[in-house]
Amino acid sequence: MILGNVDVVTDISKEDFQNNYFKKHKPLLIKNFASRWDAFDQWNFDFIREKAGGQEVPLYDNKPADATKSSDAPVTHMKMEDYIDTIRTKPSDLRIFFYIITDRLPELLKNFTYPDLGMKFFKRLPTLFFGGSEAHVLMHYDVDLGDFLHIHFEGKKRILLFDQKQSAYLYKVPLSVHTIYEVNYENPDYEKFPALKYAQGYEIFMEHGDALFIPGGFWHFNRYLEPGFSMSLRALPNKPVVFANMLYHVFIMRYTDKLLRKLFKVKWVNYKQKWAYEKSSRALAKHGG
Ligand SMILES: O=C(O)CCC(=O)C(=O)O
Ligand SMILES: [Fe+2]
Repeated sequence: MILGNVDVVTDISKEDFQNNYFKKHKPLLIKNFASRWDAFDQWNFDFIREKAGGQEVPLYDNKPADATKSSDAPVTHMKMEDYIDTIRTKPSDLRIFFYIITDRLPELLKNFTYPDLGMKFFKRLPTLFFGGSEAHVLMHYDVDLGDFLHIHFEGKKRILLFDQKQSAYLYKVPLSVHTIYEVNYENPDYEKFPALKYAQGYEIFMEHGDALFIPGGFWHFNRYLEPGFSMSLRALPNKPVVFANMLYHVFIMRYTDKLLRKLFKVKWVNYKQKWAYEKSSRALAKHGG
């Protein structure tokens, strides 16, 4: 893999952001972004524990969801306070995925502001993600294809980003938003997955308060290096082509995949993997590999 750095700023004007990052679909790291909020000192585990400690939360771990099942059932449930105590005191791969602030902790809405960067934020869906020091989120891109700001709190996090043109080098599985699960992007096995050598992307390290602009449709692999949590602020696609592609992803691709999975079960899953591998081999062949 060929990993570069993203541009890093501490502040940016709307014009600069629009012209050099947003319109060009180029990721950007804004250091210390959240420190501009009046309530920045409340963005920590203690605050969440105090306000939402009694809530039961669904938890996931590092294992991929069972591809032959249609629902992504959580591995367990815990009270938020027990979950936070667990990840703070011992190594854990337990994660909270897509905790919708508007529904579950609306009080948090007054503790941040949306930046004026010319992004049309979808204010119904600010979401939180949590992870222990062993947690990672498998390579995927988001079906809604929207641009988003990913703001991180507490311990460090490492993120790998790739644009859609890299899909074949990453071993994308057809009719899905993920890649072959056996591919390890942290310790690539080039013998088994040779196309990976040509995958070109970005490596980003995030610290407390940093914000990462992730352009719509970008692949992301997120690794919690220490216990932490993040908030994603999404914008819906505003270009007709991207919007149409989003409708395809949400309404057609997912159901076609579900139906084929129902009909053919593990056969379909294996067929997709083979197909993914062959597509990547063809991409590799272009490099004479
Ligand atoms: O970092 C995480 O836990 C997942 C975040 C993510 O995939 C997203 O915001 O789209
Ligand atoms: Fe995501």
